[in-house]
Parts: sequence; C-alpha cells; structure tokens
Amino acid sequence: EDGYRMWLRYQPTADTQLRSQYQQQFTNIVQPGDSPTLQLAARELATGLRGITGQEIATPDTPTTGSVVFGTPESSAVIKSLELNDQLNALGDEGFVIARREYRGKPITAIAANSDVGVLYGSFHLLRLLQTQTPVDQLATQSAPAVEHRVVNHWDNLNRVVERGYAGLSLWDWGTLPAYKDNPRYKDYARINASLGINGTVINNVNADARILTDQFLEKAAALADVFRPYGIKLYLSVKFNSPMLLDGFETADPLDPKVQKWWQERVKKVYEYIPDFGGFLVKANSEGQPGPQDFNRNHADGANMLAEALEPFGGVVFWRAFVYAPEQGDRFREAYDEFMPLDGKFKDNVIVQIKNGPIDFQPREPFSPLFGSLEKTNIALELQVTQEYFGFSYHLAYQGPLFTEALNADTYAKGEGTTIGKILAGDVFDYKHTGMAAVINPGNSRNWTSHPFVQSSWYAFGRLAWDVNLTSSAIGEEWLRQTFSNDSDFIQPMQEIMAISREAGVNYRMPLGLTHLYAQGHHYGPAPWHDKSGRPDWTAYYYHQATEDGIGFDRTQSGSNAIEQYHDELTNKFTDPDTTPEDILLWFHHLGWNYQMNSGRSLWQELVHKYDTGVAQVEQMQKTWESVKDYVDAERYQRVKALLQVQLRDAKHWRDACISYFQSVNGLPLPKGSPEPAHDLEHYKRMEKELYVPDPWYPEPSGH
Ligand code: BDP
Repeated sequence: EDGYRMWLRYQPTADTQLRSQYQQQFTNIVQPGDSPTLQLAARELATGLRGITGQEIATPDTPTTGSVVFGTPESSAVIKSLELNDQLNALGDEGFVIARREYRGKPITAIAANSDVGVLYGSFHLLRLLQTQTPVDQLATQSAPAVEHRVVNHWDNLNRVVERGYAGLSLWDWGTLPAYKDNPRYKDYARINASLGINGTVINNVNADARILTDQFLEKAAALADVFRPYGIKLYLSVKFNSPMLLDGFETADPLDPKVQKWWQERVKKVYEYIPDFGGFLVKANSEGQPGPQDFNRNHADGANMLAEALEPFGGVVFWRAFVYAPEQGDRFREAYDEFMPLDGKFKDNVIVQIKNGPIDFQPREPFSPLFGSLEKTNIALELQVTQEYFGFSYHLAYQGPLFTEALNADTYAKGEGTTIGKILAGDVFDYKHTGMAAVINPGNSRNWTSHPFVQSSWYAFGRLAWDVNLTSSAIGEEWLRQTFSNDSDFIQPMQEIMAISREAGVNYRMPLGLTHLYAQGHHYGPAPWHDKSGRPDWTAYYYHQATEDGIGFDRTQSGSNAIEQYHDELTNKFTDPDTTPEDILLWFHHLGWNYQMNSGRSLWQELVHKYDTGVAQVEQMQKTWESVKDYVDAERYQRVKALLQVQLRDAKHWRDACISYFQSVNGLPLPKGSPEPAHDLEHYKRMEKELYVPDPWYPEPSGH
C-alpha cells in the first residue's frame, strides 16, 4: 500500500455481516447510454463494487435483483420510470439522487441526475457511502453542490518545478505532451478530483509564464483538457498580464489600449480553438512583482474586465486574485480591502475576485479577510491552501479541515448575525452571478501524490467542503480515515483526535495567540522571529510581531492601523477591546504588555510559553497515538508517518525553543515555573536558520517573503 489510490481504495468491507448485505444488494450494474462520462461511471462502479463486495459484478441489459441503475431520465428508461423528477428539478446540473427502489418487484439502487457528470458524482458518492460502511437502509440521499466553481490551483512552473509543492515535480510532463496523454496519472488525477465534485483545475503557477499561451503549450494543455473533460473538469490557465509585451513585442499591455484588447481577443479565440470548453483565466496582477494594470495607471477592474470581455463570447470567466500588497502600505492587512472595495460593482459579470481566507497569506491562523461580507456587488471566490507552505511542508501532519471550516463558519455580520462566509459562497446572501472555492494543492510525481500521506486529507476536505459548506471537519476527517485506512473503530476514534488537534498543534508550536509570519525568509519552514532587516519591511518577522521590551503584537485598532474598521460594526467593536477579542487572534489586533492578564489567569508571557509547550506536547501525543494504531495500518504508510512525526517533533521543539529564546531576549522575563529551558542559546537558533536542512524546492526566484 503506497498511498497512490488515495481514498479510492475499494477494500472488501471488513464487517462481514454488512459485506454479505452488500453482496446481495450490489450484484450488477446496468449501464444506460455510452457517453464517455457514463462509461467512466460504469467503470468506477464496477471496480468499486467488485472491491467492496469481493464479488464479480455482472453487467446485464435490464435490472435484476441487486442492480445499480444509473443515468439521466434521458439516457435511461429505467431511471425515467422511477419518477424522480421532482427531486431532480431541485438539484441543478450537477446534483444527484441515490434511491433504493423496487423495480418490477426487484430491489435496486438508482443513481439519477440531470446530467452525466451528476451521475458520475452520484456514483462516487455511493461508493463513498459503501466504503464508510453505511447501512443499506441509509443509502438513499440527494445532494447538490453549494458552490458553483470548485477549483484546484496548481502552482506548477513550465519547467516542472512546483512553487511551494514539496511532492516532486509537476504532474504535467510537458515534454511528452500531447503525444502521451494516456499517462495513467492524468486519468487518476481527474478521478481523484471528480470523486469530490471538483469541476475545474488551473494547471499552472499564478506567477505565470507567458509562454503558456503560445501554440506550443496550448496544444499540450488541450491534450490534458481532453483527459479531464469526461470527468466534468474544466481546464483554466494562469496568465501573465503583460503577455502581449512578452510574446509579441508590444510596447504596452494597457488594458484600455484597443490594440492590447484585440491581442487578447485573438489569443482567447485561439485558446478556444484548442480547448472548446476552456474555463478561463486566473490572474495574479500587481502583486509580488507580477505585472498588472496599475503599471499602466489602470485599476484591477480595468484589467480584469479587459480579459473578461475577451472570454465572454465563449462563456469563460476570470478569476482575479485579491492577494495584493506593497511595501509602501503601513499595514499589509489593510491593502486588499483598500484596493478592491472602491471597485465593488465595477467588475464584469464573468469576473470572480478570488480572495485568500485571511488578509495576509495562508498563515496557520488568520482572522478572515474583511473583503468577505463587504464585496456585495462583485462575484467572489475563497482561496485556501492545501499545500503546507506554512505548515511544515510535506513533513508535518496538519489536517487543514479545521482551518477551512473556521473560515467558512466565520461570521461576517454582513446582513446581521449568521452571515457566514459559507453562506455567502453558497450564494444565499448577495445576488452574485458566480461564486467559487479554490485550493492551492500540491500533487507532484511523488508516488502517493502529496508526499505526506495526510496532506491527502486536506485535499479531500477542500473538495467535500466546496460541495457542501456545512460539513464539519471531524465528519470529513472520519470519512477520509475510513476510506484511506480502516473502518475499525479502534483506529478511527484515536485517529479522529489526531486529525482534530493537528492544525492547532501547528499553530501552538509556531505562532500562538495571533502571532503571525515568524518564518525564516524565503523558505517558510523554520522560525526566524529575530528577522528585522530586509529589502521590504513587510518581509521581516519583526513587522508582524512588533515585540519590544514593553509588549508584543500588532496594533490594528484606532490607535494603530485601524484595520479593524474594515469589518462590520459588530466585529470592529469586538476587536477594539482586547478583552472581547478572541485570544487565539489577540495579537493580530493588539499590542499588549507582557503582563496582560489572560483568561487563564496567566500573564501574556506565561500564556505564550504555555501555548508553545502545548504545541510540543500535542505532537508527542500524536506520535503516541500513531504508534498505538500500528496494527490497523499497512507497514509502508505506518513507517512513513512514524518517521515524519519524529521530524515534526524535532521541528516543533525547535520552533518553541527558538521563539521563546528570542522573545525572552527581548523582554528579559524568566520562564514560567515548570517550563523547560530552551535546549540552546539564541545564537544557536539564529545559525540554524541557515543550517537546518530544508530543501529549497522552487526555482526560479521565490516570489514572496
Ligand atoms: C505566498 C507564496 C508565494 C506565492 C504567493 C501567492 O509564498 O510563493 O506566489 O503566496 O499566493 O504565500 O501568489
């Protein structure tokens, strides 16, 4: 077992009683039409049911006892005869119904949808229910996606190095495309995504290479799009804003220049000749050195609208990122809001502004970006990060489900209490034309796709949440564990605890209580809270923690940058006062004395040390738990995770000791009683910033701090 199959393992049902029920209820499949998508559904069901029941699966033409009948009312007369129309009408293009029925006196299972891809999603869902040992009488269900665009983002360069990837080279083997599009990895990649209902993929880095729009690469991208199409996955490209200059020697890329507009219109037309159902563009503009409309004295809406106009005739969309900041700005937190809010209502209907969950950058914990709940007249997408750029790369276990649900459940108060980001994305709050959820994922040519086996769980969580924003991280974690490892409750129960604490542990041993961005420059792996010099102040750790002898934290209240004014009043009021600010984001908003009294009765300094100690203890706990479930896990994955937890414990201690030594050097305070002294002096940790081996996984130059 090497992890290649992810959660699509289709193991024989371990509960023998249930297995014999499944064996009776799932004996064969009745395939309706033979569209490419229905063929895929048939193949998946046949493979899945064979694995789960341990018996051969027949393929009769008409239903018999134990048939799985699937299709749309158009493609399958049997489905049509079941009269599921009322249910189907409410489910849109992509939703599905799973029904248990008698057909001519024989019990069957029906998977019905309005489209072939809906049928495929329903097929994967049935297999998910069976893989997680759902009793037969609980299989009937119906479901439709909450969010329209459910998109994964790859940060893959054309030279196959993946920015912040940590799982080998890019999956896209450009050198062998388009000839070798049958590479099984491409299909399996599409299956993995389709099993979650993901319906789009941006295949290249937001720090885009203009060459992606040349015929040479479009031909290759088209081959990938051909593979993804029957899985319901649209292909998108990240483009460089000044492509007309780079590719065709234009002197300007001014979005209001008719020649530039024409260039894009012609290029887009070309793209659609290669890829008739092309999804659209993702753009990082005027951010971290990337070109953008501001280079030509235009704004984000001018830039996005120009591209949107070119895509519109073909039904394409523009994901325009709100991840912008510049060193001149006093507080990086404020920037995206300050730049985008004045443009609310100015973007075309096929533009979607893609916003990271937090105002800064995928930190272990951030308050939500105030653009959520504020951009009322602009389509939005939430951008999350599965790849563990800030969570120990592919070496640390850090299930991101809790972070994702924390973002989705955050209350913006845009329309009073309960206006959560999840509801906004589900389109229940504002009159948006489109919404989306995107995740930066890390798969590479590592055999198990993500390198650390548990990074798979965050990919899984992202997909499930984009489909249903109301799922809980623990329910998703449980589903994932059952399918990926074992249904045994002696395994599930302790492992659920690991899943639940792993993200919080990562916060605790790195930057608790609302500290943020204490990373070493560039690689984002180890700590360097002492960092106070760089070409840009916002690329130092000091900028973020502001620790001095008298206190620590970034004042974002009225007496500081006043970033809190960007939230709706309820939150502005709450964050004005340290006593009403949640402690886990306290230092995001307040600069407080080291002796500030925390809820626990400890001083801020004592609490900080306590959190660091807790983080280390949590990793020790994770290690113990993992060792206790050895018998339920195959040897290969067991050994790998065990070894990685050793690395994680080493790093957690390193983070703790480095940060505590540094902050102690600033405040001169003794450690609280019982808290172990750092193993080395501060100079040691400073040296380690350069010496602790971490691979430098990207090339060319990193684009950010
Ligand atoms: C930062 C990464 C950088 C990305 C940037 C982005 O460090 O590599 O290019 O985000 O999202 O987190 O554009």
